Amino acid sequence: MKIVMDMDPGVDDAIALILALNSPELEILGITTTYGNVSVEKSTKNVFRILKLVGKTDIPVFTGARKPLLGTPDYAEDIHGEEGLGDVSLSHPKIDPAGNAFDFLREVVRSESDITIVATGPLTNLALTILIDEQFVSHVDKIIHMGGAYNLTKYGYGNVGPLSEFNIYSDPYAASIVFNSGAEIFSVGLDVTRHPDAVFTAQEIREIGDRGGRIGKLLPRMVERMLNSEGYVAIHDAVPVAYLVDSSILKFMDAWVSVETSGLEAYGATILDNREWVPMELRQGAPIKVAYWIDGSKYKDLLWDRVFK
Ligand SMILES: [Ca+2]
Repeated sequence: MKIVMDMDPGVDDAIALILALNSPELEILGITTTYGNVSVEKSTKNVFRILKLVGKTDIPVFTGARKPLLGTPDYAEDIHGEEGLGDVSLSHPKIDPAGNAFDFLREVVRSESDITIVATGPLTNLALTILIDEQFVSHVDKIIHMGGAYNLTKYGYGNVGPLSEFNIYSDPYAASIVFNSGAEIFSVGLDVTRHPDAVFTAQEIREIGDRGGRIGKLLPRMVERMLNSEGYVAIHDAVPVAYLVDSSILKFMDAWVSVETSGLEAYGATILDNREWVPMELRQGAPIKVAYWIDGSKYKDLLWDRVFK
């Protein structure tokens, strides 16, 4: 499967990228970066650091958005560390982007067919590309992204506000544009990425640090802030990548979703219209697919085999 990754590394983006790099089922045509967990300068630098760590420096990297469509970025350096990869120090490779994200996205979907876009940060790059290129979506096979909190499981509540997940909250206007673009959208929200079956306990993180390989040994320091703040470690962004490797890891349902772009407590909320008495064609929001179930142990086994071991 040919993929383009759009990301803001970010500890869990880093794990997602390493999983994709180590998965022969996936061919990464390019990586586009965005502001999000950290500034776009830092997230771009982190992509180069990870590519160097894994020894795959031939994949082109393209710099994307610095800011959301409206407002200013609200970084998550308290969770991801000042540099974005927790508190590990990786070497500083040459930062040499091959161009900008928007030109690359427009060109790559025309030069290759059946491209899946995997987005694990705010959706600003995709929204801007959709706004400037009417044909873009018709050239894309599907977009799978990590984001949203859909109240489909008891874990589907927000992580920024009571209803708002970080990637959507960062740019709800962009999310709304992408969801309503007509592309086939697979949304992987906190309902599944935070499910207890799919997260790592403090003891499991220690074991990975003790028994793991080169990257497994880095993990405890990468995730220390997450563990201290939440008491467990959810590697949210690797879940959509794992699904592309093994489609039995997630189950999706057809859903109608709107993104709240006003209000205070609900700003950035993903609202799923699940009213069964309302006919499908009259439900509110964009028709997308939303993940409601995860095989957590299969997911964690995949991470162990391909990233931590
Ligand atoms: Ca991310």
